[in-house]
Amino acid sequence: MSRAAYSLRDALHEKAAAEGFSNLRICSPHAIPEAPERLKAFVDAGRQGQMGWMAEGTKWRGNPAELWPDTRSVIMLAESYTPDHDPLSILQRTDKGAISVYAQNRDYHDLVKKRLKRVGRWLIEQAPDSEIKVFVDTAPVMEKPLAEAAGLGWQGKHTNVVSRELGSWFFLGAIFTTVELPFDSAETDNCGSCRKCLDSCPTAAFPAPYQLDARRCISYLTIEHRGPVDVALRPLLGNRIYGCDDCLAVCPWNKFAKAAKELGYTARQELLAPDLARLAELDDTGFRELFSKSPVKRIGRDRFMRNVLYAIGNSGSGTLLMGAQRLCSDPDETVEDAARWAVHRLTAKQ
Ligand code: B12
Ligand code: SF4
Ligand code: SF4
Repeated sequence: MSRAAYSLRDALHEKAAAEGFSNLRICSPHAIPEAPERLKAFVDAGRQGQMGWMAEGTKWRGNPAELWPDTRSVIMLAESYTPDHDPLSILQRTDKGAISVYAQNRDYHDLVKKRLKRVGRWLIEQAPDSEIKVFVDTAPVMEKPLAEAAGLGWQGKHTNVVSRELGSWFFLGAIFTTVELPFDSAETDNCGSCRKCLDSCPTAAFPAPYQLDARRCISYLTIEHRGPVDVALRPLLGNRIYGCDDCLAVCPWNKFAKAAKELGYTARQELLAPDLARLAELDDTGFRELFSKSPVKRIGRDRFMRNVLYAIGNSGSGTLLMGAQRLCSDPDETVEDAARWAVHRLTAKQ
């Protein structure tokens, strides 16, 4: 590798830090040979649930070299979104809705992508005939194994990437480039005998350490799953109405977490502990206004209302009964079903 490549790598680190990224590491596009097989095992077991796209093109999805054969280096970036509050304390306040930390303000997809593009454009300026592709949470790229191979962190037993410098609270972004850059070494597993994340999961979504069955994960159930949620799982959702942070929040490595630099991740006051009663009154326009620029908007009013009604059913609070009764005649079948379930649970408890 030439001296110029090392200088470019160092300048790239400076540029990424100046843009607000918390860390950057580089790996080869051939660095994750075991990923396609593991992805196939996940899909063969049906663990993707309704995320049908995960079962498509598993060969090239697990292999950056197949996805874009011109890739010479994969640049993996981390962006911290560490909360400045305890994200688990809301779970005791059953008349409030718990929205996952990452969704309490701006959508990270927009913010990370903008930054990735700026770093990518800068790289092209330094290496004029080069090309780049940027990815954040993009279907065909397995960002976690790539981040581990590049040395950003390791895939913890909860399957997310944990870092000795950043804990569990960071997003991943990737820049594939035709520029040859020096590669970093993969990070090793530092979970040891810890199993806090596995034991904290409310729905027992980990069939084994390092493996997740998305069909049981509250993040999947509240965000990705369409239609009614399995009746046996509804009580386990508690008051979580969008995503779940439990396995991330208990990780001991969070003591090294860095404060989020992006102000867009600081929780909006009205999304920290919203009243379930008020949320149950939202119509489509009200929903869109409240969640403008937030990732929550993506699931639409009906799926969100379904989640709110499960939380109402789990609240044990008779004062929320009227809101649920009103939604028993909602035009959306899933909302109607969730409302009837909530009414049944609240009245059966009284
Ligand atoms: C689909 C998806 C989901 C699904 C499925 C999650 C999953 N674990 O697969 C659902 C909706 C449940 C989900 C939830 C969340 N997600 Co998500 N999700 C994704 C997405 C789009 C693809 C992940 C994927 O490919 N899964 C397929 C499985 C097969 O891959 P895998 O999880 O890497 O599985 C590996 C292990 O099982 C391992 N393995 C198997 N056996 C063994 C054995 C041993 C010994 C070892 C070491 C490893 C091992 O091999 C597999 C392949 O590497 C990525 C973005 C992306 N494009 O990568 C974001 C992403 C993973 N999600 C992210 C986040 C933040 C979340 C949530 C925290 C959001 C929330 N608060 O609600 C939760 C966390 C839940 C959890 N514990 O995983 C971040 C994670 C950032 C990080 N630091 O790791 C990502 C990277 C998005 C981003 N760009 O920042 N997510
Ligand atoms: S996000 Fe919640 S439900 Fe999903 S695996 Fe983690 S603790 Fe379990
Ligand atoms: S909680 Fe423990 S087992 Fe889970 S990822 Fe963190 S260190 Fe690993």
